[in-house]
Amino acid sequence: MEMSFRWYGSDDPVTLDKIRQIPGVTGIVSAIYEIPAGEVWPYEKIVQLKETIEQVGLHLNVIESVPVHEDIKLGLPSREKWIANYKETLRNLSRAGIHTVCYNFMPVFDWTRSNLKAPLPDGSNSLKYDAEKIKHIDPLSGQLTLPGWDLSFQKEDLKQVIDSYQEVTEKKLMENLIYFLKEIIPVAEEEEVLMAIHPDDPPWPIFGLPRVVTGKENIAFMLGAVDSPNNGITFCTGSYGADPENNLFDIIDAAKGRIHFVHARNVKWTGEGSFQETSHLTRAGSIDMPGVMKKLHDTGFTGPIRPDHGRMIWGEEGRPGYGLYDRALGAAYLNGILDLLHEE
Ligand code: DNO
Repeated sequence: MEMSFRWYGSDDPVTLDKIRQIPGVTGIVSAIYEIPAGEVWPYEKIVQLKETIEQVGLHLNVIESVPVHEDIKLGLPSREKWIANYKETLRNLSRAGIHTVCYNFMPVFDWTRSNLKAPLPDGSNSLKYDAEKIKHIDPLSGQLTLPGWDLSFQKEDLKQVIDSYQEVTEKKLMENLIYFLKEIIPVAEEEEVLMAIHPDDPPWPIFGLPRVVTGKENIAFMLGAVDSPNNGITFCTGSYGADPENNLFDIIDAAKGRIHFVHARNVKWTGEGSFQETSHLTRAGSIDMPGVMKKLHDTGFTGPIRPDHGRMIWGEEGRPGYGLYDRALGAAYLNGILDLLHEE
């Protein structure tokens, strides 16, 4: 597996110079953040990003994410234009030598939490999801805005998009996903790009919006519906693992050979539909981290892996979930597990 690290570009306080000092990290996971969802990523900009990373001796191994335009998720006639753009972006990425693309199919909102700085007993803080609190949040009120969300929507537009989903059942959303995949996977095959869909985080519907990348059955369905090795998943331990009903080992089996990227982090279940992120250490949370890593190893996964969110520790202030210190500790922990696995 290739130990990798997410970098948010030149505005990221966690610089490439710092990242390259984390033992064993060679891959950088990044994106071009200023391009609005749906627009084509110009080849020159991709090359520029790639070269910036290579200048410090690291390499860009995964794009996370190429966002999917809302019209595609809604299945509107205008999706054709956005799908054509998406294909163009995949071609440009491939031409620049990038062959793994992470994306998600979550309506309107990306990852969601109720608290971005929830205290942990050791004095650090982390991201938390409390079902009761989320129930009482109106996403239109502006009370809650999260770093992963597309904030380009004006309030009226946001309301309109949310309203448009009233017609979209889970079944319909899945159909729209399959439609999208049938269009883009042949291009991904031609261009040798591995598509890795990220699970919904958390893996259940929120704010009355449907979600479909939630667990084993749905993944098996979407992988079967477009049965190509290029149609794969991002196996995110923390997203799938937030639901105690999800058996991570079964999911790995169901997606065997089709896991193209791994996000590794731990969560602790704190009550019905609620959880808090912890350090990566297995005993800190509810996920059997070495077990999962062993299972990935045994099923032949050799692709990119990154420590996912970390806590804020040692007084660090930063992008929620994406500080330097705890993610670096996570990488070291995961590398320890991998070293042992490779010795077996
Ligand atoms: C959160 C991330 C997600 C992820 C996207 C992938 O920290 O795991 O925002 O990047 O959902 O498209």
